[in-house]
Amino acid sequence: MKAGLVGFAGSGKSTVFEWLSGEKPDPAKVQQGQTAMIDVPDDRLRAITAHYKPKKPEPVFAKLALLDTPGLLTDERKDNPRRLAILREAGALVVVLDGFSRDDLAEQLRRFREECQLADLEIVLNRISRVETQLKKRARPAKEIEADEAELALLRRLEQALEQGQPASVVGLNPEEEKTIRSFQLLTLKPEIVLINRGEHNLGEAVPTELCSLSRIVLQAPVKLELELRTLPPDEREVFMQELGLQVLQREAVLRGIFYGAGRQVFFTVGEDECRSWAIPVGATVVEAAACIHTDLAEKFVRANVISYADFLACNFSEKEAKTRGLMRTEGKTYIVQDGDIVHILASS
Ligand SMILES: Nc1nc2c(ncn2[C@@H]2O[C@H](COP(=O)(O)OP(=O)(O)O)[C@@H](O)[C@H]2O)c(=O)[nH]1
Ligand SMILES: [Mg+2]
Repeated sequence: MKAGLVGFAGSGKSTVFEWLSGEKPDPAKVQQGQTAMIDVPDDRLRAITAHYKPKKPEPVFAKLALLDTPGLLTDERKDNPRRLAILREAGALVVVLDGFSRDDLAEQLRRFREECQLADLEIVLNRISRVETQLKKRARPAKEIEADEAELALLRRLEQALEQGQPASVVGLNPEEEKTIRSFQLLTLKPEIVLINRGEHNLGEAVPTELCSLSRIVLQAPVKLELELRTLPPDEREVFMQELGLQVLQREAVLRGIFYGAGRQVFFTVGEDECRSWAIPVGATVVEAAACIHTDLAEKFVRANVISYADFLACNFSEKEAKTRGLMRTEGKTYIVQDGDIVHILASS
């Protein structure tokens, strides 16, 4: 799953990309988009690893794929659907708002959404005309006609929502309908995370209430400042941070905000070799979790031993104590993994 950085040109997407990934944006890759794989740090896994002291001393963190994109234009708007097309395969959108040189944050978000709605509408209208042409053809199996008619009705509902300036998500799709339109990869169906790129002069400003009411997840950070702070030696950085009144750096919190905002979560595996976190979608079963370790583990799945992070912590990370206190559960195929579960899969050989 990829999260795509989006917003208007100049809002600081490439600065965010470098800040989060440590990779310099490559100007040659601007138009097709540039991807980086980023560790999603987790203090829980750090604590587990410190206790287990595995052969690999550093925890192995789950990764987030982040995509930098060229960004939208405010004048040449005709090119925006093409620019947005890069994001179709992304599983979530991180809307970067310019909070360092502007104070119209809610307006920036509204304008960005409008561009997404227009791009989605274009796709829906194209599909409508194609299905209509198909329906005019004669001598087709009744089943195909029925399917086309159902799709057309669904497309009309989407058209109506988008025409009214609403995201496709308001239509409320059932699983069958969701499947029908999945390949269109509509932008306004994707989870949205808002990130305010603050300047050094307005670091501590509260998120405007209007923006909070517009979006479910709003993060903010002084992106460029933190990027610059990183280049300083640790002691100088401390002094500088104190002068600025900065308690902590926001990078890790923002990474986690994006990861969880995109509907992801983690489970942990522990052992003598390594301690590791794995990314799975919220709602995944333990067999799906097993599959991300190895397909064999999923195919030959027998059962799993599971303990929640909170219970494990309460047992001082002792598996023995967890067992005697009855906190280590045995779960079958249908178990829905919870964030922070420590999972041990048992498979047949
Ligand atoms: N003063 C200031 N400038 C910033 C900040 N963030 C980004 N910029 C500058 O804004 C310009 C555009 O940033 P960039 O990351 O390339 O934006 P993009 O077009 O969204 O990728 C660059 O010159 C950045 O150095 C910030 O927090 N403060
Ligand atoms: Mg850029």
